[in-house]
Amino acid sequence: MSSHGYEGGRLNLPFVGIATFGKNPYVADWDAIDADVAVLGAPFDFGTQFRAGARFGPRAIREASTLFSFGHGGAYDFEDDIVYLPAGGCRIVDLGDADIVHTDTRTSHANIAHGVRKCLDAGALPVVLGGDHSVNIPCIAAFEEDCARNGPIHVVQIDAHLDFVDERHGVRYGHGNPMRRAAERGYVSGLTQIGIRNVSSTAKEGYDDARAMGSDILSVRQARRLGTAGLLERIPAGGRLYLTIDIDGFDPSIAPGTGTPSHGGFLYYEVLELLDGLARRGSVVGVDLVEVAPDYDHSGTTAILAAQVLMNLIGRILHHRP
Ligand SMILES: [Mn+2]
Repeated sequence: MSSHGYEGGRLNLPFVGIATFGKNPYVADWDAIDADVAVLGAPFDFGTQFRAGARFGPRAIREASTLFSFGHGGAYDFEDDIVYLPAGGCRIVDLGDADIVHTDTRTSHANIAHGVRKCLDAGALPVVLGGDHSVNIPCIAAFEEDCARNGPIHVVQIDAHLDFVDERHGVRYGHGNPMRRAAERGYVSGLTQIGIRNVSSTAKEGYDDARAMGSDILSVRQARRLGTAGLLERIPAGGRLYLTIDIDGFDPSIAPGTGTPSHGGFLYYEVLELLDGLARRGSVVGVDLVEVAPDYDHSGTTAILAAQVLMNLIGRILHHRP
């Protein structure tokens, strides 16, 4: 059942039916992906250092995404005068979730990477629903062959935390490590880390290392002073962009449902305008949205924010694609 329709004479309101992402078709056979966008759940949260629960993020985001599945022929934005996600004009599928093996980070991460590779092999944009931020590690790992063929990627991270810890007590694949692991990849040409604030697991040397390894680090207040246009100018134009969105980059007043909330975060339009600009500035080749933890999301507003951001981002990526 597609998101667009009255097929079969059904009204198919958002609260009716099976909660795939945007009520788009579920594709169980990962060797038969025929789509522009493939959504993959990564319900893994063993990488957390504070409150766990992001393993239920994919389900919460899928459920919330049904709110944006009204079958009115696409998503008309009157300000932009654009119909995003036009009926018949974009193919989005939901692959379900990567298999997670409790206590086994390496196997679980390998299973996530496998799913992302299947998306890339099929020519579909991977959109991964976390899970904690460690799931970005297998997502970036999965781009190795793709980058050998098509060139490097620049990573844009929206997050309260730098996530640039190298190793502590032997831990290298937790949710405080992913941007360090990304920066180590030869095919990651650089990182822009936006929204960074407050204390986190990354100590001062992590910030020094990040800058030495090619990161541009911006706090919420610095990003606001630059404005969207100034921010975009600092990101390479015309290149391949990978976007990793930690929901805690947003302010906890609008995104309380996360493991490590940090006050002083972004509001919706600050991020949407940046994402819209990125979709125009470069070629977005991969997306993950992480750290939605529904147990702390008593009104469901965090999951709705995540779904709304993703729906609007996907619509803009497809619309601005050359
Ligand atoms: Mn993070």
